[in-house]
Amino acid sequence: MNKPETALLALRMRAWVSTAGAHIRHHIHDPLQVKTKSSRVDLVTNLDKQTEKSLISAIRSEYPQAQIMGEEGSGDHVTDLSGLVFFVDPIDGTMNFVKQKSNFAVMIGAYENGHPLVGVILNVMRQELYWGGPQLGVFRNETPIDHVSPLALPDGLIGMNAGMFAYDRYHTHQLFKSCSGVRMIGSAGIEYIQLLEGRQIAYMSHLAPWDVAAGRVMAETLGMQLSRLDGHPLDMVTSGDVLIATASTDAAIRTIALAATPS
Ligand code: 2AM
Ligand code: CA
Ligand code: CA
Ligand code: CA
Repeated sequence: MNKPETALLALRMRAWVSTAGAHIRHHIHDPLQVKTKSSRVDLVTNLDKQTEKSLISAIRSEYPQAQIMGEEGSGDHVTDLSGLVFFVDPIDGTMNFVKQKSNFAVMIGAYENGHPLVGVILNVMRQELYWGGPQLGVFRNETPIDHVSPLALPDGLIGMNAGMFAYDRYHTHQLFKSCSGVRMIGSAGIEYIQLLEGRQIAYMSHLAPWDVAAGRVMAETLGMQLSRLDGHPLDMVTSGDVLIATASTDAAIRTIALAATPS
């Protein structure tokens, strides 16, 4: 896609995500139908499903040839990344949405033949829309973001999945001692925003492609690094343990996270 086409795509994605966010805010105090998926703490609500359906129908009306991977099952079964592929997470941080009515996001990532094109993350309750891509730059609403945190590992905060920290996976307790502190927000999208804003130097979690996609486009555009910690290549089709880190901390974090455990 050339630059004008990509700019138009970004404009459309921003409009779809903004409309979804407005709809969620409008219904924020409505009674919710909450169901569990893989576990007691893996939730889906009627608004997750409804929002995904609306986003996917908006995408299909403008880009009928595209493949769409959505979390809640309304999309396609995507196995290869050829052509235009959209990754849709209608509500990222569903537990926060249910319990806190804040700290959740709507996210869409667009990729072309596996290459990052445009990412959009909306902090729904704060109405802050992060968007951009390699051809466009990265923005908060209309304001460009052009720098990332220059902090070294001892001086920065790391966002983590609570389970990864609780069970000390990837030496997260050692990482905790080596940085300025650990934070757990419960939404991959909101964690990505902390990185884009320079408030955290890294985020590590077990993530699915729709959790990774939108933020990856923007984080990489700003020079941050994404990698899998579980030894698999980053493929945007499977779930896995992912590290997103600033260029100045990626190597130091990986050295600690992947150090052999003495037996
Ligand atoms: P979700 O709310 O869209 O499911 C913290 O739970 C973060 O990890 C959220 O961004 C959440 O996205 C994501 N996540 C990924 N896999 C998950 C799972 N199996 N259960 C709960 N959250 C998951
Ligand atoms: Ca979910
Ligand atoms: Ca998610
Ligand atoms: Ca979700």
